[in-house]
Amino acid sequence: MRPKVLLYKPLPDDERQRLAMHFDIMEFDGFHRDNEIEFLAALREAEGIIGGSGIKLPTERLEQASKLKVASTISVGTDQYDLDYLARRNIPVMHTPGVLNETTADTMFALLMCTARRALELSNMVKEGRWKHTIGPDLYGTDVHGKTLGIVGMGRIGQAIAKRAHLGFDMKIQYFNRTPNPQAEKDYDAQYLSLENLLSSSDFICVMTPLSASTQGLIGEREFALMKPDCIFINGSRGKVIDESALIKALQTKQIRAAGLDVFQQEPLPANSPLCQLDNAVLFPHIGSATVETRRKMITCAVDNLIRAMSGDISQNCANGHLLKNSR
Ligand code: 8YV
Repeated sequence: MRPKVLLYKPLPDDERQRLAMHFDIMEFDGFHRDNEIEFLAALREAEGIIGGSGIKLPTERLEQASKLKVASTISVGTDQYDLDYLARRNIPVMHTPGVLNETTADTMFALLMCTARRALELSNMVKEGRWKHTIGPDLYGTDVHGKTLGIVGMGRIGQAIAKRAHLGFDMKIQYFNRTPNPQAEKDYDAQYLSLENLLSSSDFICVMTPLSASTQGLIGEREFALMKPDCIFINGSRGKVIDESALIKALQTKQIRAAGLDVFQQEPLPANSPLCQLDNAVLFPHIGSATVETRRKMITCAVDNLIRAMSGDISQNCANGHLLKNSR
């Protein structure tokens, strides 16, 4: 009998067929109130699961998945899973690092440019017929080139951001990370600082660290208070890495200049969020990796990961390999 796999995100036909060559697929479009009973019945039968990070499968649901051997996610982030819990059950969590670095770095630069040059605010002014005079100082933006960029989380995506900033915009790069990154220091002249020093001396701050117990709430009221009054704050990691209420307060009181956000504490962001009222906030709907090319690469990678891991090979792209009892 072929292993059963629960697929809960629509895939392009060829990738779906690739899965079907190896597994019996139980297919769902997301997990929601309307498919809950069938979905949970399939979860109880599944030896493998594959879906995206936007669809949460909490631990109390996974407890019912008694036959589960592998979880594969079409994302680099794995915070939707309790990695320790799955490791205790010896279940590898496979993810898609690498293929989305450049695209996500592009998105972070789009946020940075839009906030610095007030692009969306001014575009709305033009579209709404409010462009009556030559733009004056009250609507000027601020330069990006030559400024200081502080990167919180110098992983693969952090380095792709540093590359753009250093080579294309002549920015000075400083970073905070769990451990120093000698490669980034060599390639982009990046300087390792304490979080406090980075916050108080950067013109732009870009948060790109994964969400974990140690990064949840990393940037809150105290940290916003350390930033320069002209600072532009960018978050492309996860909403929970920052205290969103503290950020809203910092933007409302102009304690910092502006923020560009791709991620939020609650997604989709509720329309009544105070963020939606702020001219100095540029909000993207979690599109870091959302290009045709990159999403396709992520899907191919996640399908490969599942096929390999189901046959016992977790040598590449396993997010909780270090926690597993028996390396396979
Ligand atoms: C997408 C992401 O939101 O890879 C991640 O961790 O946040 C994004 O690329 C997404 O997970 C696609 O399923």
